[in-house]
Amino acid sequence: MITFYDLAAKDPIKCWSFNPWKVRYVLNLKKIPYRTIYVDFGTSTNSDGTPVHTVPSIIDDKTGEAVTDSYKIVEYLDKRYPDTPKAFPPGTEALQAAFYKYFNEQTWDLAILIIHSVPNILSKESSLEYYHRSRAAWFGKPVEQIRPVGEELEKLWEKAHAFFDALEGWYAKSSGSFLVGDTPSFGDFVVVALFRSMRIVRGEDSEDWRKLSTMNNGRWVKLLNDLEKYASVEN
Ligand SMILES: N[C@@H](CCC(=O)N[C@@H](CS)C(=O)NCC(=O)O)C(=O)O
Repeated sequence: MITFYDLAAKDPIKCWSFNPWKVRYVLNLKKIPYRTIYVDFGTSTNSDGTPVHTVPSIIDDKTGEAVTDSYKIVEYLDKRYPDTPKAFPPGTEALQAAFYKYFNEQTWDLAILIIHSVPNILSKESSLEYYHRSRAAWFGKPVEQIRPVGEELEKLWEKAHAFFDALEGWYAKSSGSFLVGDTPSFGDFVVVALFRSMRIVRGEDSEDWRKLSTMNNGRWVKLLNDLEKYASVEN
């Protein structure tokens, strides 16, 4: 059995953050038995007080191994469970790595859009306090002021549109509806994890979700729906 560490939120919200979503999708794709432990922010720090990135992490009872970082966890699962569907289909490993790096670089600004809304879904006072303190220190301003506004926000969306137009062009070259033909793979889960996180944290009625969900005529919501069978949070 695998123990999967995810971030806690107010009931009934489960799995809201995009890095854990990448791992959950892959665990479900592989049908590997796992159980989730939801942890609060700020529960683990280095001796100098800086945060340790602990989520997502897994502990695998079968091998005794503990792995942290979504990409490394997925590599581990492909290696240790070779008879399950591959998140990195053979021969695509290098391209998946390049895709992942580029996707993260291009969508980092979008990820920033959810930061001011995260306190609304955190359940514990200690988690909230840590979240406000750590994000204010990273960005050099209070959480409420991190979200870009005005021209900066417009530019952010222009950049996002240009990126997703390019992404749509790449997907159009695939022989199927996924990045690797008809086989769902890590790259697809990375894309939908961002959309899922945005929908949960900003809300379906938000302007951000309206913009994202209508991008490329709903191309990415279609991908999200196509991968819904791997989105169970029952474990
Ligand atoms: N590169 C890591 C990033 C992990 C990460 O940033 N995790 C966040 C939550 S999604 C975290 O644990 N933050 C702890 C903190 O802010 O103290 C991955 O892909 O898993």
